Amino acid sequence: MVKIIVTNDDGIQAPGILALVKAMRELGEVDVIAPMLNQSATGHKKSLFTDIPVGEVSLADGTRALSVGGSPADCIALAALGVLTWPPDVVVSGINRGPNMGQDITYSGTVTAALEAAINGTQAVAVSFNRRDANQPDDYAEAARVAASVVARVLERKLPPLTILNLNVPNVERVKGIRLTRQGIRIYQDELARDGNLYRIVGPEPSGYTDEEGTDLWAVHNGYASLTPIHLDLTAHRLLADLAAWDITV
Ligand SMILES: [Mn+2]
Repeated sequence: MVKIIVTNDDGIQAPGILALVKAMRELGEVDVIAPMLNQSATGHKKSLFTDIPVGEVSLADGTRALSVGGSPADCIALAALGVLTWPPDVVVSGINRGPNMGQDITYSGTVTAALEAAINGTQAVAVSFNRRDANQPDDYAEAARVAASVVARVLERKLPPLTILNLNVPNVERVKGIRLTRQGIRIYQDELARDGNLYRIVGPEPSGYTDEEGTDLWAVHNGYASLTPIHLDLTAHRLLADLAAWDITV
């Protein structure tokens, strides 16, 4: 029996994780472990030197799940250390309410939960959904359908070590198809709001981006699901060669 662990960063009661659990159950046996609270944009946070509460809860459809008073990466670290049966065949994180493309992946708890799975030797897929309009009701059906197709293929073909897939699905009734993409470039337009000594970072949604064909941002903005392979080797390999010419001596 295929074993799948589902997590997210929007919190265990978010509608996206429920849609993902239902889709993954078509592929295998599903364990759910996710943050108690919304942990969006917490990055690859690992809670060391502190107690992490874990409790059992029910999702809206009655599914039993583990609720963790920590980050998305904590959920997967705990699972890998014995809180759940490890390793599963795949870890799937999402469906995030909002896209995770370009440099977003460094902020994203959805993506870093998947990276934590890769660090712990298991293949993983991060799934995010591009809400274009905050006033529109969220419908995760299409993102869940696309995620199921991608994860089914991952189970067949297997990802190499320390590598995950980052899937982003546009907010459309039916995607035009799927594009294999590279990470694009976002242009954040954050501004500073201030009230006395209280500061707040506020940015428009959606932010800008460099419109380059073949990138995640390009694909999603053109109605395609975007699938980007992400590697934990963050070395700037092209610079490594140039760096030799700098003649750094110590
Ligand atoms: Mn989120």
